[in-house]
Amino acid sequence: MTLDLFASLPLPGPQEEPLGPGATLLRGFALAQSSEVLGAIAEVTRQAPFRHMTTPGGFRMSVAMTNCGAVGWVTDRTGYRYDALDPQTGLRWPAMPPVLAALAARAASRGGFADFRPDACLINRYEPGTRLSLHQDKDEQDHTAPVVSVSLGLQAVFLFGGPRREDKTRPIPVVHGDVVVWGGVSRLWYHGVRPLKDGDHPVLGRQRINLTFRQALR
Ligand code: MD3
Ligand code: FE
Repeated sequence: MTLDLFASLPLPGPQEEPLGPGATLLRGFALAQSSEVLGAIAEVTRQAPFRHMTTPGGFRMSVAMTNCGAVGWVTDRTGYRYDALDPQTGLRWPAMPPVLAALAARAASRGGFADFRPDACLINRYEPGTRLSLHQDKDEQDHTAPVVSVSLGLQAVFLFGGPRREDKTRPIPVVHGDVVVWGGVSRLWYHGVRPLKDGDHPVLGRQRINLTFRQALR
């Protein structure tokens, strides 16, 4: 019998990098299931295609978005909100594919958040040049649940700031299959994505897809 001296130590493995209070980068965590994940995204986007939403200020977002789950995040001239209906089709958002919900729950658990049951998954598509400006995710009712993000396709650089917009940001490069759990204090910190650098990903070509799982409703 071999004694496992590390069995009871919740230390991060070599692929696990603490980013801040409650935030953990899980390198390659989604890789083993990437084809099932991509299949699930294809099924969702067949029913709820990617679209460029409009901000309350009247700007077209450069990120194309869609959702799956009980509710989806939407923005239009009237504001930001979670809505059970896709405004483009008038139908409910596609249900969250079980493979996606399970991946998010496993990642959250690795990041220290047991029993994560996301009810919303925002799917963002970036093309070369697309960026996401610094913002907080605060449209959810339950801020005690983490946000779990899954990166697919072209590499990107997250900007991870602090509790105030003026706080210095740290660049965090993420590649295909990386997963980040953003919980605890970090849950409400400012973050964004640098303009996507052009490239040709072997699986996804000239794009990046990011999934963010949230518990939006109490
Ligand atoms: C840090 N998406 O959809 S995920 C978003 O890559 C969003 O598409 C980006 O920000 C993307 O709202 C970044 C990384 C992320 C998500 C949530 C966070 C970072 C976070 C919440 C708190 C702190
Ligand atoms: Fe965000």
